[in-house]
Amino acid sequence: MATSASVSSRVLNSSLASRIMSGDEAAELIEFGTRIGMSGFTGSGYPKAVPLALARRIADANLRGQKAQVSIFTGASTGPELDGALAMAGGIQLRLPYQSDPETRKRINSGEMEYMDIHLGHVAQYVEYGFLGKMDWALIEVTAILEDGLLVPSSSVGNNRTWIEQADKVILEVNEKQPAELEGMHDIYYGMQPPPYRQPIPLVHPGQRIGTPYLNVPLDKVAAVVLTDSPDRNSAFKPPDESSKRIANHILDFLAWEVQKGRIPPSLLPIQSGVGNIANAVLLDLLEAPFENLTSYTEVIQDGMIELLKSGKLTCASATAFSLSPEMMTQVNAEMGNYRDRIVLRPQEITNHAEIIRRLGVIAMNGMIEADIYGNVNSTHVMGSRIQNGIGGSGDFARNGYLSMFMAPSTAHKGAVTTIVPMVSHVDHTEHDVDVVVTEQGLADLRGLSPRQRAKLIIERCAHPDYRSMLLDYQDRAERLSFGKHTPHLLNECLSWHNRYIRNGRMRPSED
Ligand code: 0RQ
Repeated sequence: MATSASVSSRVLNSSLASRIMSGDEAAELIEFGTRIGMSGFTGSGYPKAVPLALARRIADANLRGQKAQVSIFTGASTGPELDGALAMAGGIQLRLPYQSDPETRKRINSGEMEYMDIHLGHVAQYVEYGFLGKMDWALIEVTAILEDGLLVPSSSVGNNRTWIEQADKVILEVNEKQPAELEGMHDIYYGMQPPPYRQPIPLVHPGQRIGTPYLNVPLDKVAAVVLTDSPDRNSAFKPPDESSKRIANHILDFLAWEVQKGRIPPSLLPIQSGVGNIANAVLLDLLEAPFENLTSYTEVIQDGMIELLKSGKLTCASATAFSLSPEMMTQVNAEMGNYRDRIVLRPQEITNHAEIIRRLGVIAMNGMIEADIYGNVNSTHVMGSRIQNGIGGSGDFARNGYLSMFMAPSTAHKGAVTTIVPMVSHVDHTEHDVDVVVTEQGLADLRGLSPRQRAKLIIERCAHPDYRSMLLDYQDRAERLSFGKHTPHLLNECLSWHNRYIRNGRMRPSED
């Protein structure tokens, strides 16, 4: 909730303190039709008062017959006060780069809202190069403003450095709910020059700090400071189900095998773990695994990551945001100071940077919607056309990691859908970027295999038994009848399973 208090122990710069106003007053400053770069990453550190006030203004204007909209760029997904409220008001013209809000998803899929799905590691430079147009506003949640005007970032960093630098004007929300002990946890790198002047990023260990703990803002850009006192709103993780536990076990057995082969050290390589319940289950399973002194170079710190830090198994975690269940957030917020030397929060252009991911040899583990028998992966679209969330950072890590694993239960919608299909209905990660596919049925290590060998292994190891014979039959006929025999396909049939689901609600033919 916005307050109009004129003093705050969190706003120590007197010039900026004189610009404190309510969320409604600040929202009045924003013109319709503008592009706004907002803070926020997986439900953390997003502005909470001004987006709500802006949504109310937009809803009023639309009732009066005006077409009031703005374009919203963020770090990644946010919370109901931002995406939810603005989508509900019909207020978003263009949204990027990653979202997971049900109302936003509905509007994108009904064609009412434009959505651009960009690799999270590319957003900053796309904006800096001007590909996405001029940024009008930056609306950034911070923990505090220091006497000299430096900003203590909040529970996420995302693209905040870029938004502040690129926008004409800045609105700061100072959220007193964010623990003051966040100060010192961030590492904001200001050394990135555009090509041809770009130098190597001097980061060689996940826990290393290469920048400063503060965000800089030119004081004359700041049009308003709004005080808030609201928690981040993240959803709880489901307790790991049987399928997630089996997926986690397959992954841990595989990593143990990699260690035994001497390809990775017993402390593994830095771990990246994607969003969702399965990813969290893998992290929780690592608690019982025989690996010590783990490190993590990832985007989000989930509950499982905190458990690993608490146990001492994980020595440090680098990310751009927290993504904690409400219970875990309460616990972590109460003892934030204890994590400051083991957690580093960085801009997403650094957490997701190809150079660093490749240098560190990250082990990438991400969820998928479906994989095909050749190892192409769809992370984003249900039945080829309906966006679920977005590619997020999965592409940054899959393309550049040491190992790229994709995981999902072998069926969805109570068995009506197989997640191992002849051809994916949308491609996010090509067969060239996917090393390992895992379902609760098993794990397929695709490295060093030709397409036909991959197909055999994926069907045998990962497909659900209810679909295995259908897939084998498809592969067998494709091998005999395909135009080419390198990546055999029957073009009139390879997407018919999806089509059947859209028509009949199941991928199996109705005579089965
Ligand atoms: O639908 O919500 O209506 O029940 O898709 O699926 O099984 O809950 O899986 O939460 O692990 O998400 C790929 C979406 C998986 C996620 C994805 C339906 C299913 C359900 C969600 P309901 P689950 P998860 C770094 C990494 C891309 C971004 C990424 C994701 C809903 O992992 O967004 O990796 N990844 N970022 O029923 C039809 C199928 C289906 C299907 C699932 N084959 N056909 N429906 N569903 N598979 C972090 C960031 O980048 C921020």
